[in-house]
Amino acid sequence: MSRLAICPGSFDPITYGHLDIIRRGASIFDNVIVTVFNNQSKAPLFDVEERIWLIEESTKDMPNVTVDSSAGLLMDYAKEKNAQAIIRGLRAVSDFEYEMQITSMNRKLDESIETFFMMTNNQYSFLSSSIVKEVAKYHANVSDLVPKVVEDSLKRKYKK
Ligand code: COD
Repeated sequence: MSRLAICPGSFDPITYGHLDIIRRGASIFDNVIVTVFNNQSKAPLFDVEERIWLIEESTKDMPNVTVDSSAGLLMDYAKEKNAQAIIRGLRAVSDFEYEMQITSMNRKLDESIETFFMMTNNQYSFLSSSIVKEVAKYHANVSDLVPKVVEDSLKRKYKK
């Protein structure tokens, strides 16, 4: 049986930290769907279509990774896709509390779908989409934090 994992997130925009987790997941599961969810509590810089395109461009070298979006509940989505697992990344202890909360709720919603946590490469443990946007806003160099396609899109968004 082929194993499918969902890698959910806001990806506003995708960073090398996200890509590290997606790549690790894709090496373990047969197929991975990276799914963009609109997090209602965050006002996004990139709309969903832009985020999908940036992820597609950044995962071109991973043949078992596809990209999608959803406006619903993660567990409903995972069930609809017949996924066996959810993949989440952990950067630091500070991520743990939030992840534990949503994983407990998700488990209540569907016990059959397991959540896997993967620790990022040390060099990305400080990295987040928010940090990238903050420095890009002031035209600082983000080339070692995000793929070139994302860097170019950030430059267009924050053009002087
Ligand atoms: N290194 C490793 N992992 C990283 C890094 C990094 N530098 N940066 C981010 N990550 C990981 C995050 O830990 C996360 O696992 C993933 O990458 C995506 O991160 P974000 O920040 O883009 O996404 P989030 O955390 O905002 O995503 C939240 C969801 C969209 C998954 C959540 O809001 C959700 O499930 N929404 C759907 C509605 C729902 O089902 N709600 C009920 C939940 S109880």
